[in-house]
Amino acid sequence: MKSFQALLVASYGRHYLARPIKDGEAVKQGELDIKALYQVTSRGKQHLGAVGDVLEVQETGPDQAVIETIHERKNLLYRSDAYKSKSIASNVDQILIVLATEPGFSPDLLGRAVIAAETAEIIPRIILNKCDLPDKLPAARKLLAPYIAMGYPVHEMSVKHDPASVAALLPHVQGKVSVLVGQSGMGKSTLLNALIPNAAAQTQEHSKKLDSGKHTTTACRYYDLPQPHESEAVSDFAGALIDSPGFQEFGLAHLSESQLQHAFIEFRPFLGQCKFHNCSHGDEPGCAIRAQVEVGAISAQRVELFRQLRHESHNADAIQARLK
Ligand SMILES: Nc1nc2c(ncn2[C@@H]2O[C@H](COP(=O)(O)OP(=O)(O)OP(=O)(O)O)[C@@H](O)[C@H]2O)c(=O)[nH]1
Ligand SMILES: [Mg+2]
Ligand SMILES: [Zn+2]
Repeated sequence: MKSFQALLVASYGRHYLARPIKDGEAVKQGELDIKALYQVTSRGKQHLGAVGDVLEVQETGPDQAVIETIHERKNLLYRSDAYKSKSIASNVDQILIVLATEPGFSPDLLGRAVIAAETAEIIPRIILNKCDLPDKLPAARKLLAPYIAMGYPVHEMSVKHDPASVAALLPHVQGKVSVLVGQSGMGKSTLLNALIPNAAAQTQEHSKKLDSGKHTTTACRYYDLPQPHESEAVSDFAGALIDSPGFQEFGLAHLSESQLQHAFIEFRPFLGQCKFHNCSHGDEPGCAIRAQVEVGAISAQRVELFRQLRHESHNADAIQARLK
């Protein structure tokens, strides 16, 4: 049976699609006598894949293969609660957090996505979509102000009505693997279609390989960006976007207290300066972080988010200990 390297391009729960690659490069259809897309399964829990994984697979039938190994990941973006975790994507260069003026976005989810990016060492880039709807624009900008102050890039955009605002994002996605995350209805898929004109065709290729679209709601999918005109090409690799389903919750129960402390980048200069080393930045005396909140240098909302995530992480630890 043939073994070869493949890139995991779609994940539907535990069902995967992967396409053969050679030393990280796409293999043209027909080359190596292997088909363009394979249905890939995992032998067990130790081989749960994520979109973006580089795999060694073994062919088990026409269009079918099984994962033998998953190459070491540069990073892995995932969500979790006390009981289970869900991977979103791996080996990505940046996270595009897609928000909208309407329906209003959740600042809690935005905060969590940024923390997930920081702990996975992936650059977050914030997109505020639907800026053509002016009524809720000031409120949205107000929620983003702390993030702008911290130096996170924010792109105001109207994917539907302002092509120039989409074009301005192009140089930031070319040559990179970016994952789109956000709540339902923010415009992730609309943005994907604006940046990748044949995205619908790529989706169709995926669906053809699966028995119907029955897993589509949980799908994360990898799409190739079009190769730019030669004069504009920044590298041989055009880049890719990974679309993820909208979510309402972004659990980060797997993060340790120390990981959390460091993921809040505005806390970093003050770490170790609280009176208590395990300070929760609540009502302990001598808290260096709360002192920064008092002078308006750190946002109170971010400290609340820290406390909430710390609480969830401790809870998950307690539940795990009880299950053992
Ligand atoms: N007014 C306005 N509407 C937009 C814009 N971009 C997208 N929309 C609309 O917002 C709705 C949701 O867009 P989608 O791209 O499906 O949102 P999504 O984030 O992919 O949602 P899920 O797939 O459910 O996670 C659609 O009706 C779009 O037409 C925009 O720039 N302005
Ligand atoms: Mg979508
Ligand atoms: Zn403190």
